[in-house]
Amino acid sequence: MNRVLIASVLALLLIPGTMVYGQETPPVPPEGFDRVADVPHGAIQLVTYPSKTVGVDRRAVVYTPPGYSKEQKYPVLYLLHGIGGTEWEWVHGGHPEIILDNLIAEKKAVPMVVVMPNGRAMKDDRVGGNPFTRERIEAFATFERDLLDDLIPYIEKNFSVLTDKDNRAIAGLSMGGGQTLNFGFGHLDTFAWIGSFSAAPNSKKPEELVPDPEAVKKNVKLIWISCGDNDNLIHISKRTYEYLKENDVPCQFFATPGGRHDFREWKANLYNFAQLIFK
Ligand code: FER
Repeated sequence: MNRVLIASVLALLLIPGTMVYGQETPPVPPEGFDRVADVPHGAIQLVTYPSKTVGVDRRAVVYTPPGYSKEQKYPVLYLLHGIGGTEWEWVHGGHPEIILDNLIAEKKAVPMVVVMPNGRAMKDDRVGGNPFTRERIEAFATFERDLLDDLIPYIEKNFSVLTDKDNRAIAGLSMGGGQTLNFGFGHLDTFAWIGSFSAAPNSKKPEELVPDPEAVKKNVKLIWISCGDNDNLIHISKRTYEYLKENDVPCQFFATPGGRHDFREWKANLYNFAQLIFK
């Protein structure tokens, strides 16, 4: 009897997609998950949108899934880069288009649009020189308004997408992981799926981030927080997870064994997160 009980509890903990607490090992992507395969391919395009927030036209890279058609409406993942990146960082470093094409072909992820903006909301948002200047750090916070007031409306006007919160996800790496936590928990009416990969210290303190745990429980469908256990930013993810746990907010938390602050970690995160959203 005891054994049956233990086995059921273990099985429950190991079912992917189940809302659980705890520090498990994240599923390791299979060989070839990030290699171009003989499957239908989506497309990558660069778009320009007018930003009232910054006062200039800004750029974002958009992935549309294989067979993208105006006859259908798709959910949207907003995928954010790190402190040294631009709108191209994910595509150059992580090839989300390959990961998504493969997952969609296997029916492990639903066809979705992925929007990769430049999260440094300032007139000159290029990189070079010191990425840590006060102006640049502030621009990562300013992006909250650019995303909500300028980019999301542009995407919803120009692409065939679903526009309710249950069909909008936000995820990001490092500085973008911090933005994901801040903007995701800050706008429970806008995003129902939150994926924070190796979140940086721009993340708000947990009490400030989640002042109303009950509202999060009611509105958010998935919180995924992951960080390499060798990453010196692990304390940020941990403190967030611990606070959520203390407040009974379901969260998938992973400290990747040996994981580091690079695209090996973030590609695996995207591979796992993309399979859980919009379901
Ligand atoms: C910090 C350390 C790292 C920080 C940001 C980062 C704002 C971001 C790293 C990244 O995006 O890769 O102290 O402060």
